[in-house]
Amino acid sequence: HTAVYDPTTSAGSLHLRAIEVLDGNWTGTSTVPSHGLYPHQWSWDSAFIAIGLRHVSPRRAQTELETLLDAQWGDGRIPHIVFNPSVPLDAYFPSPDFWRSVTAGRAAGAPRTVQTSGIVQPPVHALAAWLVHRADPGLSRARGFLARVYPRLAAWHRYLLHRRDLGGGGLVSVVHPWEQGMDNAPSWDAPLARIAPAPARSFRRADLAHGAPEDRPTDLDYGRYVRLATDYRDGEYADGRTDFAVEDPAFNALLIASEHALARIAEELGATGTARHARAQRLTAALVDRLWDPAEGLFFCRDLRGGGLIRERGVSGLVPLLLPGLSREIVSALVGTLRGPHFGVGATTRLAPSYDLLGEAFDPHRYWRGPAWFNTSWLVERGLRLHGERAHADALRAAVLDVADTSDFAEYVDPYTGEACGATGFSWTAALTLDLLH
Ligand code: 9YW
Repeated sequence: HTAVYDPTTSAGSLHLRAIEVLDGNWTGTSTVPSHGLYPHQWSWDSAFIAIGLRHVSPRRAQTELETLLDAQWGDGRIPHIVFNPSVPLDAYFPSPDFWRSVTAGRAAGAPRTVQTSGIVQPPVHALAAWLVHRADPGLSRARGFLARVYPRLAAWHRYLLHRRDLGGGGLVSVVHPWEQGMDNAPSWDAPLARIAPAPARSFRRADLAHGAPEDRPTDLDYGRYVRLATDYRDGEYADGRTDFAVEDPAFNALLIASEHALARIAEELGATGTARHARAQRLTAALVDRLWDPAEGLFFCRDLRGGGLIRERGVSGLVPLLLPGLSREIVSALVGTLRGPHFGVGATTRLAPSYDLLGEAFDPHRYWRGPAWFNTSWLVERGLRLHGERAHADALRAAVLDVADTSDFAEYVDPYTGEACGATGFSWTAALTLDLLH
């Protein structure tokens, strides 16, 4: 994994342009996903950003994660947004005055000196910390990087495993679609339909100033997001009482991958990782037991309030491919589904679409209802490679690099054509491009 920069090749210039995107989005202590649309620090974005940044500045990659962890709550949760106090309140909705972390989050141990949201995002952080360490172990040891982040990451996993096992079967639940990171995925339609939307006049969306309305979630979606977040806040961010509780395959798979990474971090620090590896194996078994559908060859979400699996095919159901402990049978079935008519990778689509090409709700341009995102294709590429599917991994890698290049590091793209949607110069697209180039 040496950095090869050759200015005569297009890979060389792609490499340079990706670095420029990350430099442009760097604030001094962390990286914004994109200046216009998302002007603060986002939790899982920072983890993906650190994974790419480690190749060009391991020091900055460490700082990215440390800044996020500085905003961790006393109960262990890592908030999904850390607000930049110098950005005007109306630049992003919901803003700090909506979440009121310092007051409403007091019982849950929200920090007093920085304002955050009160919900979480997928736990990619331990995985990112481990990869960042490996990029420059000397610097990492000299700065005591892993020794400082390990207890925080352990507390984060403890929060998820102890406070968020709302179904009692070992898996973690999300209590808001924003927590899972795929905001308006069709999997949320059924559990959201039960939620009475907040009146449209009670809030003002800021996203429509930057994105095309037909590419973004609808006003009705937003009314429901606001209702759920308001209720959670008004309950002082206590867990267990929310009207929305869903076990999601990608969220849980990322926790498992991070638990394996935490085991390696423990070993690097001279402790034993055995118990953590064993826990990751138990979680993998629970994931298969509760969310795997052998007839469909896909993992589904489980709705704890409505009961049962939500049979919408989403890219989230392919993400567990990145787990080392899956049976060969499940791996082959997932690869078949990825390449089959519902996702079309290697056949009709360029990158993995966020949602079923044949699904009723499919829309190639509307956010998480069809477009392809780079983080999910990166996760699937990692999974293919881990399981020895080298030719498929190589093809997907080449497609990700090509589409990142031609779309100017778009936030998301039309899965068939690779046409850019949303913002360009998007940080995790640039970061994961760098990772695949190394
Ligand atoms: C929003 C920042 C975030 C991502 C999410 C994505 C979007 C925020 O942007 O959510 O306002 O819609 O869905 O995964 O972390 O990039």
